[in-house]
Amino acid sequence: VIGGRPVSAESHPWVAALSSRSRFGPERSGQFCGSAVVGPRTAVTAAHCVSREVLGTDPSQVDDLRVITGRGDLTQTTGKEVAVESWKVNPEYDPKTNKGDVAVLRLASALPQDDILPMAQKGDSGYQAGTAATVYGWGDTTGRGDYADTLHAAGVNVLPDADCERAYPGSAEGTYDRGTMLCAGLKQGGKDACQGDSGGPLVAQGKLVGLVSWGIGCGQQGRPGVYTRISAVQSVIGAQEGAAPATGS
Ligand code: 4AZ
Repeated sequence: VIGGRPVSAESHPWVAALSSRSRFGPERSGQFCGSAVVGPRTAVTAAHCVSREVLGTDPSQVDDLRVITGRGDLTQTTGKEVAVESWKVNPEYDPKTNKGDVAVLRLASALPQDDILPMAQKGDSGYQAGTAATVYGWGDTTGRGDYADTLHAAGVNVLPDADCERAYPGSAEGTYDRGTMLCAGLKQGGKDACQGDSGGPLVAQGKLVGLVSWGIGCGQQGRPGVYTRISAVQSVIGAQEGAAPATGS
């Protein structure tokens, strides 16, 4: 997270680090992406986090995928570590355009209700341009590969879709699609998600509205962050057994 501040992981228990020590080493608890807990045995992350490109030639052979919650400092062993029993990549995910960038993680044991973040529904006011939102993660804090040991958060705004359509009309990184993606950042830049934050939560009005997905660079003016629009992939998430129904505010 660029332009953010350290926050307590204990008080944001639904923010999870996605970890595989076998693929990423023991440092920083093996964290390589973010995740959000949306049901007692369900977490979500970005599809591109669990792809072949990230996890290696046979992702199904990764047997130590875990979500870690409540661990403010990844060099410590505080908080909870829960094994990922299985995961399902959105069958509609298109790596060429980045559309539908979500995967559902089935946890081996249940987390308590307090650790669950409700998902925003289609039509929720949290999606309106100008709404204040917060992005969380243990990713790059400078754009130069300085990964955080401690959880960071940055306040951004949901931006008009037109801002991202203008920024990303079609590039090697992806094409902005207002139906399935959410545009967020600051007009002047400076606060944004970055490498290592992918799959982590964007929260508005106490609900999950987006997952860190892509963008060009981090925090640059005119290059907002692009998020997976949760309301557009809810059926994929809800189809997973054990997912909590989204609750009212
Ligand atoms: C990444 O590569 C990435 N500034 C994540 C988020 C953003 C850019 C890149 C948004 O994981």
